[in-house]
Amino acid sequence: MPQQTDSRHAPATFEPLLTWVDEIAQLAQPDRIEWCTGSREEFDRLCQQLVDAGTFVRLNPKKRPNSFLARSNPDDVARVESRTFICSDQESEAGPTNNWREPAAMKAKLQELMAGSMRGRTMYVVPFSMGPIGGPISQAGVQITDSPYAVVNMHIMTRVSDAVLDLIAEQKTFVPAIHTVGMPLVDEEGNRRADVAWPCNETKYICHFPKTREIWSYGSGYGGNALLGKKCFALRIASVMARDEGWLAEHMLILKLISPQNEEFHVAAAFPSACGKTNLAMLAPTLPGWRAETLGDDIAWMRPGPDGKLRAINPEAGFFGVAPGTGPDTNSVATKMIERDTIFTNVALTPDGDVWWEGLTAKPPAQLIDWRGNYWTPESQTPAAHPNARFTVAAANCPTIASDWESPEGVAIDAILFGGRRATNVPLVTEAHDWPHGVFMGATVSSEQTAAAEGTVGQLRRDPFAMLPFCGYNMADYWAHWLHMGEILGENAPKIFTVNWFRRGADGRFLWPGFAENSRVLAWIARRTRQQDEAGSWISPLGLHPDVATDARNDAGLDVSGLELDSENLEELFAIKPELWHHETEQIATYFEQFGDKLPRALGEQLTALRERISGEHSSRFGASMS
Ligand code: OXD
Ligand code: MN
Repeated sequence: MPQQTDSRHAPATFEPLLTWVDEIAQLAQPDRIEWCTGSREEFDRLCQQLVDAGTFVRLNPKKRPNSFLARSNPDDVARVESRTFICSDQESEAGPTNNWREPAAMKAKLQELMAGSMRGRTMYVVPFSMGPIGGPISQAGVQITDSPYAVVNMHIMTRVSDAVLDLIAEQKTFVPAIHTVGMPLVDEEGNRRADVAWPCNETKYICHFPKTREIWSYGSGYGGNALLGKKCFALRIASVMARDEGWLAEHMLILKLISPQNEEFHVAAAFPSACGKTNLAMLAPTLPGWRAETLGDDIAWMRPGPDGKLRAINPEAGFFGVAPGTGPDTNSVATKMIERDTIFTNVALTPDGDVWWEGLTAKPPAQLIDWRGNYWTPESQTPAAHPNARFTVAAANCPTIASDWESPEGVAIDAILFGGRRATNVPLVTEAHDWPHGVFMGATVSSEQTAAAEGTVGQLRRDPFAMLPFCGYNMADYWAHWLHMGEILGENAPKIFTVNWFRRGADGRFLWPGFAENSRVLAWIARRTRQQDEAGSWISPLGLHPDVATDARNDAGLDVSGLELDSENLEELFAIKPELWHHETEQIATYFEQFGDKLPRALGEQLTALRERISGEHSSRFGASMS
């Protein structure tokens, strides 16, 4: 049974935490308060409670041991960017890429909505650490929530522990995060109504108060709206902390690469959504002798260490991955990882109590219960799993997890990658000349809309540093912070690269096989981080690219042996067309204009220099050692 049911008997000693819990309890009026400890007993008990309430289906233990399926309300299936707000004093502090609300007015609105919002429910107080508890890069938070689904997911995604309460008492600081699904079970007159499997409210607010570092989330039970350690804390609030304290909170995976000579390299990589981040984080290299290990698939917190190098931790403890498209061919590691101990949300249920989603097997099962709970056959016109269906699983379950993934001081980052989904223009890989050039590359990351997405095909969406929905302050100030971090890191700064796995030929075909073959690009990048000269590379107006050898192993350049890519294909992968790049720089200039005076001068200078390099270049170039 719960250890504590009353805030007056709370296990915490830090007065401001107790006062805050009391205040929220008085506002939201829950029936009871439970202080969570993060224990196994607590996890199992809440999972059983969710099964009894009809929120969870326990999967067949012979097929998926200790795993559950949840189906959300069909109107509560993803992060709601349009309902996500940065509540800084001035609108200019949030900048043109964020939704802004005046903090006092927003707080008043939230208080009005939250008044009585937990009536009839239990209010869980969840102390958690982002990063190993007490580590030098880690931070503590406390989430208040009326969603047991959120609690068990937080157990997997963060380090929930009563030890965090002691740490908070010692450090005298924590990030307060309030979450309610916004569906009280008792009305003002005391009338009780029955609960539903997925309570939520059609009104939603996901609010961040950067000055007081508070998070208030109302109305949604799904993903990043409800698991407040993830996007709300580890990116939006942490990006503000990082700016103020001289570190970086980034939307990046962390991967360890090990060469045939057993040298270790660490890469942090930012990609907008739908670019295969989890797949890259769990890469199984095809290059002989190379190995890869996983440290994180979504978020990196990076801080200069005592040795001056940029050290990174994954602040999360689990993966909240997109299920559709995950299968033995695209991500065999993840497929294995979720064989047990996994919470699935919005995937389909098989007749024998297992789960299925598009991409798990080529041939769908003959019959299923789809994510909405309806009978489904391959003839059905709708997908069996929601496209944003998720798995929640502990990072420790990942077969390729690095042995030092929990190292509190983090790993030293050798290279930073930026990638987008670009059918045209952007070469397979480009190395920046220096840090400011790399920041310019990050600031101009973009993805082309595909026919599958909303919007006009070919239209670009800029997603700087893949942080568009996640930066807690003005994006231009964020770029300035990155430039400043380069000055702090000096000689120790990692090298920066742009990659594009998605370039297509004139016939519409992908020019690069992608997935595990991306290890070839990573191997070139890894070698570049230890190389002083430019052997094996060539320079274009965009930066440095690898030489390519099609017929032999090429130690310094990009090894494409065995891929059977003809030289025309390889040339197209790296082609830089001046007229298209002229247009690209025009688009970047227009994009930068919205930041007005806040745009760091160095980025304007980078754009001017790029324009000059482009206009001096009249044809595409290709590597000297191309054979
Ligand atoms: C995620 C996202 O869920 O970036 O990681 O949307
Ligand atoms: Mn993400």
